[in-house]
Amino acid sequence: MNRSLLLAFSIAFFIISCTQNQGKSMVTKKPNILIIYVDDLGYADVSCYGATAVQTPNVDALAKAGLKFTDAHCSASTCTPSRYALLTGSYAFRNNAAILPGDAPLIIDPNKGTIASMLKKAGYATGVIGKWHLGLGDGKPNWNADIKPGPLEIGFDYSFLIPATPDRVPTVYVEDHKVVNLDKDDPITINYNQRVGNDPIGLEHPEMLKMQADSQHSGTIINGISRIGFMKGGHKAYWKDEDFASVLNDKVTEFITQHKDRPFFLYYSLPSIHVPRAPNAKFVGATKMGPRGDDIVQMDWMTGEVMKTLKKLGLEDNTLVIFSSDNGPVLNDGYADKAVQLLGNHHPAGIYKGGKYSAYEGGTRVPTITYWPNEIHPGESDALISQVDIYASLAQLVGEQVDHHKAAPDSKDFLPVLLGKSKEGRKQMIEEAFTLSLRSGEWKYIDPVKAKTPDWLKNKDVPTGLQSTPQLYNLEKDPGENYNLADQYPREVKELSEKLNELMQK
Ligand code: NG6
Ligand code: CA
Repeated sequence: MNRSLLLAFSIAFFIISCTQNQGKSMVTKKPNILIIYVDDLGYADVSCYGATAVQTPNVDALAKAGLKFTDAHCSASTCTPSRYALLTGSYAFRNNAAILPGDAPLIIDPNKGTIASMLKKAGYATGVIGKWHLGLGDGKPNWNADIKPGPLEIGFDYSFLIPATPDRVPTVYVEDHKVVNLDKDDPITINYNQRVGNDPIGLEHPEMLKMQADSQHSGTIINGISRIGFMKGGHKAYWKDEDFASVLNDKVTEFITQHKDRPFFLYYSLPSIHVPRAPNAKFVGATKMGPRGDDIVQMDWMTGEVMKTLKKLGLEDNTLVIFSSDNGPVLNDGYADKAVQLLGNHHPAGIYKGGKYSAYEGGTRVPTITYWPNEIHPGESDALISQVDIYASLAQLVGEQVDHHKAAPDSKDFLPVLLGKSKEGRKQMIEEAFTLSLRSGEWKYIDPVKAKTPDWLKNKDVPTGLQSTPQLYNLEKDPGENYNLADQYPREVKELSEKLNELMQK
């Protein structure tokens, strides 16, 4: 072989191995990570999980080309605890994390790790867009100054937030440390105990409302909707609920476009389908179920648009998408939006009992899909998994060590399960409601409730599963949790209760 031929071969070999290596590091090590986190979406609220009264083609497309989980759980049956567990890899009961008012301080300790700080360390650009509900500031936040600590202090490079929930004041977006469009001459005051300012409240002016509300949701009226809590000022900064889909999706497009050339992590936390359900006019009437059904269609559209953005930018093959929900479904959650009356034959939690607020399976078993073309083979998995494990699994994916003494104490690496390489899920898993439950093999044990059930919960038409005596269900034979076997299987009750205590002490 003459020298120039040899040189040509060497160059060709060099180029081929570089592309392969590059391909490998791009595709298998640090994909973009997108968590699409829907609010209050029940197990069977989307058509790929059995809904027929509403069609969700975009979510279905993810399920068809990705991995659809049938026994995947958010860690609690309410929002704040589930989000706390997702981001910190720690069960919420370790921090007494419960549903927060809109003026609560940040409940995540900036000295402990979060998914965002871990991925940032791994070189990711990190962002959160949408509903937060983990508190802001270190006392009552000052909405007229820098609002911190918040997401930027726990590992996110960028944040654009609905600070608490759409039904709570303040009804303004917070971008990084500031309220968006705040007029200095109209400062914001928030109060959850007593009325502030002169704006009308729902209790006194029901005629001004787009939908009637219960007494807890009868505070300050904003955009024709009365909220939990009272708000003064900030008029120019008010959001319009009907614009959530486009405002938030635009922010998502911006974030993804800006970071298209480096790995990014985006936690996209949709306000749909939480109350007040006020979907954009283009979705009104999309179903026969009224605002709740139409909001599911809006959520599906939002999901589809984000996927289109990924495709358009050529990022789809190099992005791991995790689609899920923060708790099970609820119909009447404070507003008269006909969710109950127009339900028809739709079963938001499918065959499972209960929903949001509930210790039964409907509380935490939520639609969950992982999607990553060429890496995840389409299929279904019945592995038992919890969102608390996403932290350690993603750490494994990007090659970050987790020191469990300092971060993510409850999170275990189930990356092979999330990617469909294994169906060996958790042997035991805690579910949080206003009590704790333990899943183990075929059994589900629900611990007797110790704390007082909140009064407002008693008025809701939800089977809470909260009882003063132990409950034991055989989920293989009785997935609907209709037959409490605690009296027949005292040994199992004792073992599971002891196991639960042991896991709690950890
Ligand atoms: C409850 C609210 C409910 C909803 C929920 C939080 C009352 C009576 N009910 O306290 O409307 O806001 O909190 O939902 O105030 S979650 O999905 O963020 O957990
Ligand atoms: Ca929720």
